[in-house]
Amino acid sequence: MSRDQLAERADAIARRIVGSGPLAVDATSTLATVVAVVAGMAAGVAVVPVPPDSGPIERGHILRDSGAVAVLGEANWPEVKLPHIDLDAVDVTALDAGHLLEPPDSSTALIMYTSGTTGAPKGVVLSRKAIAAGIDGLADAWEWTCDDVLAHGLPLFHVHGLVLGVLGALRVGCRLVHTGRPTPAAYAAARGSLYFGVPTVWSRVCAEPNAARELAHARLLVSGSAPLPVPVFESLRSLTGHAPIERYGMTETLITLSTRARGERRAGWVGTPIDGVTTRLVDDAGFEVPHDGETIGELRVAGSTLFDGYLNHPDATADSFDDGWFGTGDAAVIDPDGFHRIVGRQSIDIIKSGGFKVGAGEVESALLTHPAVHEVAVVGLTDDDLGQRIVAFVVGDTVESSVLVAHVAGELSAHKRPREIRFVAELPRNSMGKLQKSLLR
Ligand code: MLC
Ligand code: AMP
Repeated sequence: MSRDQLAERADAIARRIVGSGPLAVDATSTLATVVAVVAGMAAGVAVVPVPPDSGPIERGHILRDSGAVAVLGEANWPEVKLPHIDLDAVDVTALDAGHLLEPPDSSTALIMYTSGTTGAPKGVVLSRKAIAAGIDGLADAWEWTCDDVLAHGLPLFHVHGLVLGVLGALRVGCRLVHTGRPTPAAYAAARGSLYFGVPTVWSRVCAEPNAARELAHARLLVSGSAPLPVPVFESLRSLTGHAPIERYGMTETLITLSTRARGERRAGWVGTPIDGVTTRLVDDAGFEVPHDGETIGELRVAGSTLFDGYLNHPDATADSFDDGWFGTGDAAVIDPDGFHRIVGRQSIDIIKSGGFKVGAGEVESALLTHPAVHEVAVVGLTDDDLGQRIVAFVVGDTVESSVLVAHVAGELSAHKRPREIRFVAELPRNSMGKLQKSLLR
């Protein structure tokens, strides 16, 4: 689809939805999703991307909590009673040619759902100006221009695939090749100059050296959303001739740290703040720790790329900030040159599997609704392919593991299913009766 065709279709839809409340989009990896999201942005209407594989419980929560008033485009959600807005029902040639007014910078562009340590996922409210600042900072860091061809196959319901991977290409004005799925063969065939992937994607690319070698012609290979293992960094460098760019971010903050197109790329390190962002590293009492490359603190960030808050959760929003600094919950070190390294999550209850963030509590709640499950503890165990894999320790009646995995799939997104169920006689607890998850790890 050309830029003009996209603009024309999005503009026609935008005229019909202008002034609407939030609109949900079944965020499949299709052009229809791109058209719907761009139409929402052109109209100044908040778009709520819904994971296509979310089960009815997760989907119901997202639709209710976001206050979505309709579904923009097709969605096969039998239980959902919201009206649908057909993307094709407009005769674009019949519309008057006047321009829509540019929505205010502060208006909400996207509401994206992200898991926390407890409870159901929260809606992260992202403004147009945060998205613009985030993309401009990355364009500067990566010398990303309209001459690039961006290639990736990441899902369009998270920041990585949608904000960087679609809106980034549109704002910079470069061509985008979405490969459907992020497989090594598809990446090899895409002939991009700039590639995005999560570490699992890069590790799978390295496992297919012939596909990896096809990426030698690219300008930059970029990794993010989870820690890139040092051996994968080294293997990418030897197979493609490119040391990957590593960048770090969160749904709430967009991308805040990155190495540079022209600058050092150090395995295991995510570089320095992008333009418009500042960082601090603090101890448990909130005091700054030295930037000596060794002392670990919690990473806090501030700047123009931050979200506006968690929808309907003013308390959680307030708790996540300290004096204007957003607490990432990630433990990090900073070296004397300002290079950052992420050393881990502070909470054992946040799992990153294949680059997807999963709250242990959400999976535990889903499992506890099965009658055979009496007690459960979910943890992320180290996994060569996925970074972490979801494992559930269950106390309960005898039942096939596959039954419990399918039960979770019936409620939540597919990637939230445990990869493994381990039946145990009891869960480890301390003398106060508190669960000791670290012993399970
Ligand atoms: C998975 N499968 C299971 C299962 N889990 N089957 C049974 N039981 C389970 N528990 C199935 C899958 O459905 C799939 O089936 C097959 O097993 C392989 O699954 P997989 O190993 O997960 O591979 P794949 O589906 O290829 O997914 C890997 C991946 C994916 C890397 C492509 O994890 C992915 O797209 N990750 C990107 C996440 C992302 O974009 N995060 C950004 C967050 S934003 P089948 O039949 O389908 O083959 C953010 C901010 C920032 O973090 O900094 O960017
Ligand atoms: P999400 O909420 O899905 O946006 O996930 C954000 C989390 O992903 C961060 O808090 C980090 O824990 C992790 N993350 C993202 N990028 C990186 C990276 N380059 N290295 C290590 N962890 C990362």
